[in-house]
Amino acid sequence: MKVQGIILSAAVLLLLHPVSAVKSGDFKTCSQSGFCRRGRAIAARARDATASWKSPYSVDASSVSVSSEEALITAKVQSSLYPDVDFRLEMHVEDDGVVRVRMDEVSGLRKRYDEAADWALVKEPTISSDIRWTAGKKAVSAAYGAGVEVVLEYEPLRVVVRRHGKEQVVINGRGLLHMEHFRTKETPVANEEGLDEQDVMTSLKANAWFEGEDQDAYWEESFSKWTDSKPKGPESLSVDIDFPNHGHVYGIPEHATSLSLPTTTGDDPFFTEPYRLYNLDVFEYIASSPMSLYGAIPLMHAHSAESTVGVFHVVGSETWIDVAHPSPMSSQTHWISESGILDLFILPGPSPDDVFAQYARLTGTAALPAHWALGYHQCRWNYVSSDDVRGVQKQFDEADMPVDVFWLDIEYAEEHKYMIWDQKTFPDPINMTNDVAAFGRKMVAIVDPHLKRAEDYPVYSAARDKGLLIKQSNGEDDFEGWCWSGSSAWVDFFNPDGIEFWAKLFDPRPGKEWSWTQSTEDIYIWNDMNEPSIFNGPEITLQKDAIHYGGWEHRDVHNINGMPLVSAATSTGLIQRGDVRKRPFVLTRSFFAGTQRYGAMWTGDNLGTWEHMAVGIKMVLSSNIAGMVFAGSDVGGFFGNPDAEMLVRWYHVGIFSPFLRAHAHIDTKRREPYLLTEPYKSYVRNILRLRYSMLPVWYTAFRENSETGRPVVRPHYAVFPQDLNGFAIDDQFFLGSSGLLVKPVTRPGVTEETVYIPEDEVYYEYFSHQTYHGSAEGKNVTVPAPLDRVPLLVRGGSIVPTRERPRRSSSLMAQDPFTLRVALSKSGAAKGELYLDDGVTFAHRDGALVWREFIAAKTSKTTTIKSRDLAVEKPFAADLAIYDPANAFSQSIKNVRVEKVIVLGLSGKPSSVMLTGGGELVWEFEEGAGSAGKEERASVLTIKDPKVGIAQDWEVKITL
Ligand code: NBV
Repeated sequence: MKVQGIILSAAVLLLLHPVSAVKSGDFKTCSQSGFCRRGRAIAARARDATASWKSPYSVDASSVSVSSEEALITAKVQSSLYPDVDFRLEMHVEDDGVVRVRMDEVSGLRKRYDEAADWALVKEPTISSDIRWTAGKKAVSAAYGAGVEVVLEYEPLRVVVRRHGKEQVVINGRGLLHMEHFRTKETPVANEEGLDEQDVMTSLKANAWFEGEDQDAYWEESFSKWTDSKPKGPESLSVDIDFPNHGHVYGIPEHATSLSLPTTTGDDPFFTEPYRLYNLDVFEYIASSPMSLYGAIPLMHAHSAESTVGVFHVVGSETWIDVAHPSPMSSQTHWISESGILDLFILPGPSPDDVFAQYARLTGTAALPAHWALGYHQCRWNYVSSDDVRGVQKQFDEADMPVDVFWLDIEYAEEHKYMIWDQKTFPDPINMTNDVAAFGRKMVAIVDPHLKRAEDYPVYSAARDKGLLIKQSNGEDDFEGWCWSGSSAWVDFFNPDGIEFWAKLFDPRPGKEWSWTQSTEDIYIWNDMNEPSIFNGPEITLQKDAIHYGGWEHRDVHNINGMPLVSAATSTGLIQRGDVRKRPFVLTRSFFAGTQRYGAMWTGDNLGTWEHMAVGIKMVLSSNIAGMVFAGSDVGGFFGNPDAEMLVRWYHVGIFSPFLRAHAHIDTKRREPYLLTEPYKSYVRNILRLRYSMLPVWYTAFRENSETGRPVVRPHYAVFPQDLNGFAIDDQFFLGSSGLLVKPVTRPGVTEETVYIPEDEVYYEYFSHQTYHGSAEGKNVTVPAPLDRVPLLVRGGSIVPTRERPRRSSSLMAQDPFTLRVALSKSGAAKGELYLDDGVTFAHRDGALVWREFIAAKTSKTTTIKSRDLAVEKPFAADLAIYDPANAFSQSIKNVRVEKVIVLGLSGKPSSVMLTGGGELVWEFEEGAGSAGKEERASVLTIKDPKVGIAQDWEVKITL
């Protein structure tokens, strides 16, 4: 690449980017960040003062007013530290019982940033009109729903949510609430209050019990070689949010940690810092650490056997969160944000599913992905030419390995000017894409947000001319920084015109303005580096005093930056670019609450180590419970050269992640799975085929998420909320509601693995049909786990639909028949679901879909298995007006059959297997094996070609 007359290769640029294991010195600790230091210091003073500590914040009882519809309460809040500064508190309860608490400074010197919710929320929530507030002398409260009570206490200010009298969430119970009001630098207190210098000093002293002796880093602040001008001065916000009756807290992704969040205030040497939410490009991140990573979702779940609750603090600025567990049954958290208002949603649960639904009503759910996007994605930095891409495709086909998508990293672009093909290496991009699309496959090309400042780069010059770029701290000049493209500029996606401009770029149809005419509708987009990553910026990102649309500082919006932004603008562009609207696919590295509506995420630059493989599972679970369900980590690890054993195991992890992509750093050896030697190559072929056979299960799980917010992959506490043993489990999980329980192996040399069964039910090993019996107290069982087999169990009581014909890509499976695996429960019953649509367009929103339920039921000697239309009973989506079972999609698959029904766990050999309304079917029966008390092999009835369509109603009767 050429920058200011110098040719820079990727290797030289790599030197500009930090190398070697994480350089912790590149990133701040809490004590290097003024507002975090101040926040933690308040907590330390409160701890030392113990009983004498009292929050200075109180509600002015005379100001409490309940709006005419009695739904919204407002009150004046004051702090005894600054009696002349007013705050306004607003509180309401929403239709589904969610409590929203907002607090802002009134008539301050400046306005605090209050737009984070506009980006995160899918729509303004509806305030319940059924709530009746009762205002007393000391508190105002409301009781509603199943035993919920919300109370705002006045002196000191405290918000408590109880259920059946038991505290669920307590805000400011420890008195750490502090909203630093705006002040002027010269005479911090005098200006506002008309006091002289002496008075100022006296006032500072008087407030020292709470704020400390000095004005610590109120203004200009330096880190390493950078100085943050901080023209607005201190404006941070600290609040304690406690869960006195919940021993586990989860969420606040993205961190490389266990799912149940470790204490950050105890003795663990790796967890001495608060969890940090500040989207950063952390090179070679540590596999167990509270350090920031690329994304931030300020949502936390607190869980006990009695209830689950959530708190969602919609703030876009840097935030640090301390977690403590004063007892095994309680959790305390302390949230410290650099700027913004207090905008807190309390999600009262009481079940995990309720919390998922409450959060989904606020921030939306993942749009149903294109079906092909659930297939296997093959990436590498970089496939170096169009012939290289063709060669890779050919080798996949020769090795008979399914793959859906080939990816292009930054080297396809001339001088890293994204969307401009390097003519030397990619002379025929449209032909190349068409060659890939000929097999029903797609391509994904990277489009990073840094724009090379080159006059001949139309994306940059147009954005500059239209005034759409992020500005320097003076608010006038365009910001300039360094990234892959050398000297670069960034579009300001907080500007609606920036979004519109960007969205239009993806149109392959020539128009008045420049757009990517050298692309096709088969190219989808990868937005990397959108934290944003800036090589010469503080902490490898944009300086906080840079200015966005509306005059807001980057400080206020940093964690939101990657969202409206690249994901929204890009996904809108992809939807609009053709004559028929098709579902977009955008992979983003940075994310915020609500990003799930637009795209998929991955866990960034992991290392090819067993530790990183293991933590990737936890990170995917954590983002799943926080709504960002389309998630995965780089299979094989981005850095390093995994050996064959590690790679095989990593493919197992990958096929059980919602997003399945192998990726590798430019310096690694090629490791496409066809390069493996035997037996590994065959292992990976079978692993990928297993994923493809289960695409119906994944797609059905995504449908469920899109409507209910339930995660696609589910940790134990979400499925068995009362089972204490499962609360800390994060290395095995359930795939949607399918009943599949998987525990990928993430250690070398393993031949068997312990799997925890949380209930008194029979589970069947997927491949051998071996049975494993759980118990009411929960039980560990040992399952074989040789390298070619992932520990995978089917929960008794489930019916799992699969498609078992090996194909080259998922779209070639559209007319393939189905297999139903009926895993009977102890009582001989089972249930399952299947959702299908065209997987490409939005026709499903007009009712072009098939949604079936399969039910197995037992009556003395007969087991019936039937298929019924679920869409008739439960309209797929609220906006689905008409559903016709004979819709165009269901017609298009009218010849798709059920080719096999496998029934596990019948108590004896059938005497007949009949299709109701048809005749006796062709079937085989294999007796179960084993003796009492020992794990056995289940009996297996295989019904061959029951001559029924997958989209049709039918019933099979099995008589013993
Ligand atoms: O575009 C190059 C890489 C990409 O392969 C990776 O997946 C991203 O996370 N990108 C980061 C830039 C620099 C990596 C050292």
